[in-house]
Amino acid sequence: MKFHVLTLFPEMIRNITETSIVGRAVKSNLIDVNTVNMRDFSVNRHMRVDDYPYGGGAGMVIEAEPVYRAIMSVKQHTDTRVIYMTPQAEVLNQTKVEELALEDEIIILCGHYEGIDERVLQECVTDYISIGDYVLTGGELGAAVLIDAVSRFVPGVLSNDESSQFESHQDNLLEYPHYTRPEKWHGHSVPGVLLSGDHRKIEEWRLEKSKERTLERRPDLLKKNFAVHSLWYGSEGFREAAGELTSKLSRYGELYDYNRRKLQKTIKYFGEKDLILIFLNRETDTGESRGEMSPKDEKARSAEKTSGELCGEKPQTGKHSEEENAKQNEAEASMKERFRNLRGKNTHCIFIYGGQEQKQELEAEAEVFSRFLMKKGFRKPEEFMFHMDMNEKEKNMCALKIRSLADNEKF
Ligand code: 4H6
Repeated sequence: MKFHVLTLFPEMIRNITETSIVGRAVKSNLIDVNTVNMRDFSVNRHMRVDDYPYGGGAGMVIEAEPVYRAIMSVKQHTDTRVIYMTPQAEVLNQTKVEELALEDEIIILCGHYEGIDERVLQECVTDYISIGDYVLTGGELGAAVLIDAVSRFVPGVLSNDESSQFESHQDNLLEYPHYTRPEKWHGHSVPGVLLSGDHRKIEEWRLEKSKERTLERRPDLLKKNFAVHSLWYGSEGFREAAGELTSKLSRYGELYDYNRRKLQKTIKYFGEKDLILIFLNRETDTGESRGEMSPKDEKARSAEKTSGELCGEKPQTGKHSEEENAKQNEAEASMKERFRNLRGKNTHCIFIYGGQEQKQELEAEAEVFSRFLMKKGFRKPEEFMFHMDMNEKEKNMCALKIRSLADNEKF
């Protein structure tokens, strides 16, 4: 990953990016930090890049032209993101950091004095980012913060010991407290549950502590925290996809196998703090579970499931043939039957399709199913695509889009 930093104080950026983990990553060529001194692009014979503000007032403003030339000197692709570090922007968060980590190259623009002439910003800047609600003398510390946070997601930058499988801000919950030896220190013991060896109990305790701590220290984050529930049915391929997407969204997400009649018969209540993912497909439900299916059932099933698999083919039948209509009605009925015991209360839900073709194929059923869910107290479902044939980047992008919906409460 390559960062171009446009600044009037390149030394500030170098000092930070030449040391520590970021420094190590630069040395091993995992990341590249290219600092550009905008003064080199001055259009003035005194090498000045600033001038008095139109309309009067204190301070100086950086001229548009040197900034424009500096950007153009490093910008090789029309779609490279140009980020302006400014206190007048949305505050950086973990979702945004991970989203930026998917880019190959970014340009970071650091302002100084009173800022930069608005016209070059309008023409070139794609993202405005603040690192917090306070004022600094320049954007350089912000750029350094951004480079550090983004670099952590570049493969190889963190060693196994340094990287955590789950990010503490992934769920918009603060991290639970950590303890190491000795067991007793200054008269304080390590919480007993951590010594119990009962992993389920430990996970429960950690989630509880995370929630307690978030409520106490960052109650604003709790609004953005959702308990993720993934409902899947059909073949094992869907379980795999559901498992993978769920773990990208939450450390505490849960999977529900809706092939199971027992689960279908139980009334499930979800609230406003739940997020339900439903992995849609067109496999009709026959046995209690796949393991218990008779060979005859299996045959019938595979005959009718041509369109249901994650990366399946389009159905052979004509679009509005009677056969197709009958199939559609049957599929709608089976979807409703399978999920008839779901209850929501303003609950957010998302339909996940196995691909573009699946999405088109299931369009009509999904529409009916969506109205059915809304009657049961769910909000209108959002739609996303996720399947095992997507590459890691595409999968992460899908998870990040869902996370950013939750972060911005823009469901
Ligand atoms: C752009 C516009 C970022 C950049 C104005 C930058 C805080 C953050 C700056 C300014 C920054 C942040 C110049 C305004 C000095 C105040 C540089 N401050 N300023 N929170 N300062 O990310 O005067």
